Amino acid sequence: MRTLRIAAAQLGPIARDEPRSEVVARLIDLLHGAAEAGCQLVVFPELALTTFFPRWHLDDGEGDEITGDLTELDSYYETSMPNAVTQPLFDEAQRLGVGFSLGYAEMTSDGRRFNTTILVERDGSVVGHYRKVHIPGHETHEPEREFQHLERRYFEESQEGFGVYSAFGGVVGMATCNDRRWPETYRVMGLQGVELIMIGYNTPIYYAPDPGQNLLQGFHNHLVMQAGAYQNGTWVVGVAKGGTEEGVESLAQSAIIAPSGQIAAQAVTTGDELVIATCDLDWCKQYKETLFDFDRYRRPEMYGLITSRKGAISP
Ligand code: CDV
Repeated sequence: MRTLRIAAAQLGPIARDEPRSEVVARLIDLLHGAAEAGCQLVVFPELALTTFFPRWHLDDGEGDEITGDLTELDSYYETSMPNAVTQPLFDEAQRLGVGFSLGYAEMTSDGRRFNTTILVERDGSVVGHYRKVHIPGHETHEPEREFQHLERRYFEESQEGFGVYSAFGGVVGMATCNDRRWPETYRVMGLQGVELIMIGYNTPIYYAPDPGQNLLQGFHNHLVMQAGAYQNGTWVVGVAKGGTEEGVESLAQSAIIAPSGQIAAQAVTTGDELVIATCDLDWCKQYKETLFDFDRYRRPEMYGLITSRKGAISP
């Protein structure tokens, strides 16, 4: 058995005016709880240092370009990681010998904006970064909406794809929120032998393009992650920033999902909460070497359309 004790560190709401230092203190509290429970890895959500700012149109521009007074918008991005405010989290994790993944808004030195997750090993070394591939929402202000989902305005689509890393005694990878709804996310990592996928998310319950889906948010959340886990024989950790944040209710239901597709542990609140499971990475083999023996059973020559065609074209 190759066991890894993992905590999904669900967060409740982060207020618009909540200082980063207070958020980091909440993350450190969760880290302590996870260490006390014997965890070696803590998975924090998407954009875990700030409120989910894409719900607001924060610049003055009307078109695709971000223009005007960017004071508040720019304040949500990190220009380095770790930085002065997050260093205590990195230091404490290293002292405790606990690794973690952490989602944040990244501004690169050449001004590019990404929805990023950093993965840090138990010894404090940075394993790698993941920049969100599937960016949902819209590019321009849509005033008729109750709240915006301007991720497509505030973040660039990553061209780096879904890498995996040898870390934590296994093969691990990351994805972010909307990525979890796309089977390609899991498969690309599955084809690199992934054994654990960490996914942070912010999912408003109200889905403006089709409110009929609101009641199904919890079902869809688990449906996609359970399917991704089973079909690729991998553990999946899905961790939310849930609860009502600045008037917008977001899904919680963080979960740790086994390679069988079963939920091994699940959140029972919508606030700061640790969801913990002992994950045997060797369990993945039972699926990767039987029903989902890719090398034996896959037919990639039949799947060409998956990479050659973007949108559906009916006959
Ligand atoms: N942060 C996200 O990526 N949220 C999306 C939107 C569309 C709700 C999601 O897929 O959950």
